[in-house]
Amino acid sequence: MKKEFLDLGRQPIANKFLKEDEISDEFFFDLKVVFDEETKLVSLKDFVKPELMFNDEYTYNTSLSTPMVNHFKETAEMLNMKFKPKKVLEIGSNDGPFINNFNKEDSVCVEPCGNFAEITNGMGYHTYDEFWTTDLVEKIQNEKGYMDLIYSANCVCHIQDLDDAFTAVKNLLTPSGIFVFEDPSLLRMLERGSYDQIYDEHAHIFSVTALDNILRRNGLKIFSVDNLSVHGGSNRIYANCVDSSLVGDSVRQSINEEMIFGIDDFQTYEIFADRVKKSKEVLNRRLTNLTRNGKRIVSIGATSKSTTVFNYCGIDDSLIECITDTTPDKQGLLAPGSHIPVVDRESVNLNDYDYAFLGAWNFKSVIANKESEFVKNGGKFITHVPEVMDFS
Ligand code: JHZ
Repeated sequence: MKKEFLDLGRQPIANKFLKEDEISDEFFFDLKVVFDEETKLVSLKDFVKPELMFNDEYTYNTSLSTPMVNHFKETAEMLNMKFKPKKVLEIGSNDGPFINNFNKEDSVCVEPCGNFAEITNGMGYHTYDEFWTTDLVEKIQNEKGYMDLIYSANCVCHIQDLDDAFTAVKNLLTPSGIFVFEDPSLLRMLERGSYDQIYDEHAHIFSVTALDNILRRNGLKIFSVDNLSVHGGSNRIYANCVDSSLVGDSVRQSINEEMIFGIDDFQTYEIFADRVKKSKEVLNRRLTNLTRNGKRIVSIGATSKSTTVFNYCGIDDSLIECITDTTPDKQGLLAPGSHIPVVDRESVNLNDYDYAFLGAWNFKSVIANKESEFVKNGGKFITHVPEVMDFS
């Protein structure tokens, strides 16, 4: 049975930045979150139609983020060294920072956002501009054969029908092939109060516990887990066909840690929901008081996460004047729902502001280093993770 524990209100498409004349047609949905007593999976109560989120106008370019490019290069090197895969497929290849570490002849991409599929096709990697399904896999298997490594980062949690997605993986792997995927960790979200990991794209927030249950019923088994710091705390899952290898200590340790925290207990989610409500009140009060006292506030990073925060907390351009973002495709547009203008960092003198809210709190140290001048001039950062606070 699925039990609802959190209501984050009316929310727009988190990565759909708007022109002024698109405001009147903006799509909104109810962002509610449920816990499945049987599998322990945390998911959105109502999914948004995938085509509304993942289309030719998708604005999240992984390659514009140097820390993530380095992360994918290191991941590819590690996987090459450990498993020496010959044929590699990536689900949700974005603009190619992972796959470009593998040779073009033996690698395949799957990417439903046409703008990014065009990029990796242009780089010489055969890219299927489609959603990951068992039907697509039948076609890939006929055209390309079986794969030694299927990799995916920040994409499996976007897939609504996990049984179909995992069956598709199983159908395309060689008998000794492995499936490696990484997504934000439910445990870290619960610990850090980072409710902004929840938005339309994140159909599920994964625990190792829930994945273990769902992978097993689809003929796959987790044999190793890496706890990663990226994206505010993620898990990298290594799975293969059931009974083909031993389960490593890392799997038991991760599941144990989750059990100790109470990831299988509905009460844990009720406590989290209370914390989220308090965070909303405190953040709203803090920003309102600051602006009433004449302070000017900017936000750094027009993230999907900040879409959730701003819409849930009722924050608009009367509290935060603008959002700086390094992604050209977001600049000059309005943030989803809140309609706060998104601007190029270079066009803003941060010293004109008293406070900078961290929309990209997961890059806190990178941003604090880059913006040391702002702090030297008396500027302060505000974050809501793990709780609402200022720092400099
Ligand atoms: P970032 C994305 O979420 C979307 P978002 C996606 N759905 C997903 O699953 C997660 O990633 C994992 C900018 N920036 O990575 C660049 C600056 O402006 O936290 C990006 O627009 N200045 C695929 O959107 C944004 O912030 C900077 O100094 O929540 C970061 O987005 C830095 C470092 C970043 O993901």
